[in-house]
Amino acid sequence: MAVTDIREKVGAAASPLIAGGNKPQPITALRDWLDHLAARDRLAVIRPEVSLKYELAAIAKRFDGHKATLFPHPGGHAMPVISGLVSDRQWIADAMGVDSSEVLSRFQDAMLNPLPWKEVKSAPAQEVVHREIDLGKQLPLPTHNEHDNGAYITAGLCIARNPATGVQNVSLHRLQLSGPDRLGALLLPRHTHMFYEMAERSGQPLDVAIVIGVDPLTLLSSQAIAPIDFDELTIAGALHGTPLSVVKCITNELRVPAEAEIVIEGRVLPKVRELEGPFGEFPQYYSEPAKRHVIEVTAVTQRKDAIFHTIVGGGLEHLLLGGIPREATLLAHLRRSFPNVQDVHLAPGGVCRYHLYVKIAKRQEGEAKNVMMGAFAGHYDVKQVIVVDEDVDIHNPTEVEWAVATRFQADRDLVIVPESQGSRLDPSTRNGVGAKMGMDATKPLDANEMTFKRIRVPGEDKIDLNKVVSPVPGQSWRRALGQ
Ligand SMILES: Cc1cc2nc3c(=O)[nH]c(=O)nc-3n(C[C@H](O)[C@H](O)[C@H](O)COP(=O)(O)O)c2cc1C
Ligand SMILES: [Mn+2]
Repeated sequence: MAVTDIREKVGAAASPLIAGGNKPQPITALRDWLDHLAARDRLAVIRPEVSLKYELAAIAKRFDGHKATLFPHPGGHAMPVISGLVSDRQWIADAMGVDSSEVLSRFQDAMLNPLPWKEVKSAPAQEVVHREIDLGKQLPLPTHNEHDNGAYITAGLCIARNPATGVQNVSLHRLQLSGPDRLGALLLPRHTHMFYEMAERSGQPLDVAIVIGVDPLTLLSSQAIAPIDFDELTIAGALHGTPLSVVKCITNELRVPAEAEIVIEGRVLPKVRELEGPFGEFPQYYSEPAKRHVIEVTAVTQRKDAIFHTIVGGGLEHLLLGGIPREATLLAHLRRSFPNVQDVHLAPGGVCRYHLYVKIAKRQEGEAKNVMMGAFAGHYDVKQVIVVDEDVDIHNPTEVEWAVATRFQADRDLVIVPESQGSRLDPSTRNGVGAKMGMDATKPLDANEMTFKRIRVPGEDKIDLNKVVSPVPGQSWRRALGQ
């Protein structure tokens, strides 16, 4: 094995990926992001003949976490498809232009200092206008999981306005192709759903714009856990370091990112519910079919050379987009009561929603249990909390398991809260009612220093493998011994 191979194997990736270690600036445009990924060999261009049904998702999933995928003409469609834009935490750090340890603080900072958008009169997103709508023909809509009820739009930012205040909101909702100009939507009870109920009470539809193909930071902003009337597009502006350009829709009053690839304008119909689902969701299970909201499309606008973005349900892109803004909010929430909380992580094994690892600088016995209760209250999806000391790397599940294995005793360090509110998408709950579990895997403060002293070989971390490995290859070990 060549020394360079050894370096890769041992993860000598502490060395910067970019020559000279110059950090990229925040990414403000999707096409710049594709260039950024391509320059780092993180973009796989796939052969043109791939089918939109399953095959596209199968390929995207095989590259999940390693490379984004670009499908030039899937299913013979003229419009290309991309997937896996942010399937690694480090990529999100790169898009922000910060170190991966600063991702949460950068997101918190953007939420504290939002930047208002600026309106432009003409926009790439409206270069082509379709008023005759046939979504199945106009867009390359893929079908992802085995039992999905057909083709879906999965990476559409849904922009809507509070009917009372006029303030815009951004969220992602899965959208089932239900007819040429009809989409079935899952609106969980948050902001868009609240606006819809207000409109429906007065017999009105709720205008929406579905924005497909935006830069990774705008995508991430859509997942902020923000109060009502906090326009998430202003978080995107803050992350970009420059106000986001928006343009007015052609059939309603909504303002959408001017640089978007595609915008579907429409309205959620009052008093109409139609079958939607099943659909493969982030817990790696199907969400059941049910009568859900319906969007009637009024226009589609796009760039001349638009690129369609799809997020494969349950893939890392789906998990991380939801996970990172939640981590930022949970960390800020915990720090209000516990300033010694150092970091939090929603582990991928807990689908970046259910299992929270918390790192604390412990000051007081019993404190870890209070931290757990704070975390359970921080978001109802949090089902299991493991609290560890500062010397544990919470981004490494093996390290967390080691802390549990050696610092946790179930009779005194376990907290169970029965019959509490959990995630409805967790199939082991009874319709969203389940138990919380907390584990205190911190060392006792009064422990003898040597009892919990982690073993260490002096100098291990300073060894440069390039310098110590002999040029004699392993097969020639006899030669190295002079035999
Ligand atoms: C890929 C992806 C798909 C999502 N699909 C849905 C969905 O179908 N329905 C839904 O209500 N939330 C969905 N979400 C979560 C919401 O977009 C998210 O909670 C958002 O922050 C809600 O915004 P709000 O607080 O402004 O209402 C999805 C999130 C991601 C990352
Ligand atoms: Mn919101």
